[in-house]
Amino acid sequence: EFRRAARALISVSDKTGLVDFARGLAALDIELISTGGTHKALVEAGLEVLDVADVTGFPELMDGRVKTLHPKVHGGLLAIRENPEHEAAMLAHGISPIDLLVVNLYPFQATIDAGADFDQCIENIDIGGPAMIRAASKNFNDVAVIVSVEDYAPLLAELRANGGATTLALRQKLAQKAFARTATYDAAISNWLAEQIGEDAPAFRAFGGKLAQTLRYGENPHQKAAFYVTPERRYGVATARQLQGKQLSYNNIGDTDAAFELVAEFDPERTAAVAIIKHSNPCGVAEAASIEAAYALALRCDPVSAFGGIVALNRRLDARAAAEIVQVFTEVIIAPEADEEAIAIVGAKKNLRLLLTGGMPDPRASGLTLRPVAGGLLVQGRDNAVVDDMELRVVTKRAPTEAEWRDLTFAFRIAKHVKSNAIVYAKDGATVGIGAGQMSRVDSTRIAAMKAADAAKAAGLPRSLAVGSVVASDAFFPFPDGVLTAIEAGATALIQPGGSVRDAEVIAAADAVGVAMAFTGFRHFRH
Ligand code: 93A
Repeated sequence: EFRRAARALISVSDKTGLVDFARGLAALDIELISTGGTHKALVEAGLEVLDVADVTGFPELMDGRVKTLHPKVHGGLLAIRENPEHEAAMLAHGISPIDLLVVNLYPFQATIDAGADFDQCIENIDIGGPAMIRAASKNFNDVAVIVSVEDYAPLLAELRANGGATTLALRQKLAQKAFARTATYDAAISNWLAEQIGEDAPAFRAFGGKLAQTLRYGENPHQKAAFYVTPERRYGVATARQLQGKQLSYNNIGDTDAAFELVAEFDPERTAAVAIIKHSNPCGVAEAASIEAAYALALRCDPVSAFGGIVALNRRLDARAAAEIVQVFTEVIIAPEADEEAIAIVGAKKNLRLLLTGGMPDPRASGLTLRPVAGGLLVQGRDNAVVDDMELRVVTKRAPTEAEWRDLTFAFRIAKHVKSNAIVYAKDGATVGIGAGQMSRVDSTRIAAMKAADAAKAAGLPRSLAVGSVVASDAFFPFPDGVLTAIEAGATALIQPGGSVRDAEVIAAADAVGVAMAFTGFRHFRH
């Protein structure tokens, strides 16, 4: 729907392009009104323009704090055209409609950036400008609003093309842009005020997060921290019920999340799964017929690291499993639910936290992950790729056996939750060696093999647990060396995304000794 612009109010701090733009408006027979400084600039350029003080009947008051905050201005912006009551109100109070609003705000951010003193910053908080912008935006059905210099030329073009009128689509788009402008403007003021009173900038609020609790400290005792909750994920550490134990720490929350998201990869209808997490990486994961059996296998992988770990389950915590878990010093247990008897067993350990989520999250769900970088925030979709949905391709002469296939998909499922470079050795539904967070893939492969040998020693077994295992890699092997290391340790099959320029060499290394290999076509980097 077209709206002819008959009257424009211009009030701008940044006067770039102002005179040419106003000339363009005047040439279209649009009457101009403006505030003090803007008025002065336009009059000096020889334009005919009304002073807002003559419209309101008030001079600018209090050093300009009150100049456009008046019903003659706001009534003119907010009145619904073709509404008899609004028309009558305008008539009764001598209010004329304002069809076009051009405002850019006091440069608050630039004032802080320039290192201005406190009082100067306060004076640069624009009140009348945002009030007018919001009024005009609300009334986009009748009013067009311009909040940045870059929109001058496109608006003039539109007005010229339509005989001084604007389209509804344009007015709505401009209103959306205008509300975004006032939102960032207010966020900058709030962040600055937070700094003034010694609080960290509440940047996460921009993502719809709600403060759930202030934490005692962050990753280290000298860092302040808080926990914000977003409505995005239904079952998880953020929404879990804590039955006992002291308040979770910053690191506990991160690790508990990592643990629970990992076991969420296992369908509780199909299998019982347990993950033990330390420093956001698993030190043991297993699936079995019962939670108790899965815990025993997960613990076997790296009993030394499991000390002080976090244990996550994909099924109800029962008494038998609880009795085993409390034997090892554990920080947190997280599970969808727990038996009364299990709760009582955990209750004997006063410091051990027990968290019940009420359900399992969907590993395929979409969502966002955020990672701060200096001066910014990286945002990406969560890694919701699941190995069961991938087209696995055998690339070696020998195809994996059925047992190997089961362990290959198990290991790749885990590799997704291990910091890159991630290498996971697995056998019979349990990890037997995990290499995490190394700068070279071959080092991760070596470390995981070493862990498999250590685990065998700890369990009093004669041979490394890597013997007869399979290996998953979160990203392709760039050279055959990692594959050779895994084979030397005793691996009989491998799974990896593929896609290296040296894939042929890597495959040949496996073929030479009858080792099977599958490509997933999907990478699971986790940095
Ligand atoms: O101090 S204010 O918050 N009070 C007002 O009533 C008001 N109306 C417009 N600031 C106000 N403005 C702002 O003045 C505009 O947003 C614009 O940034 C500036 C333009 O002033 P001048 O035309 O005097 O240079």
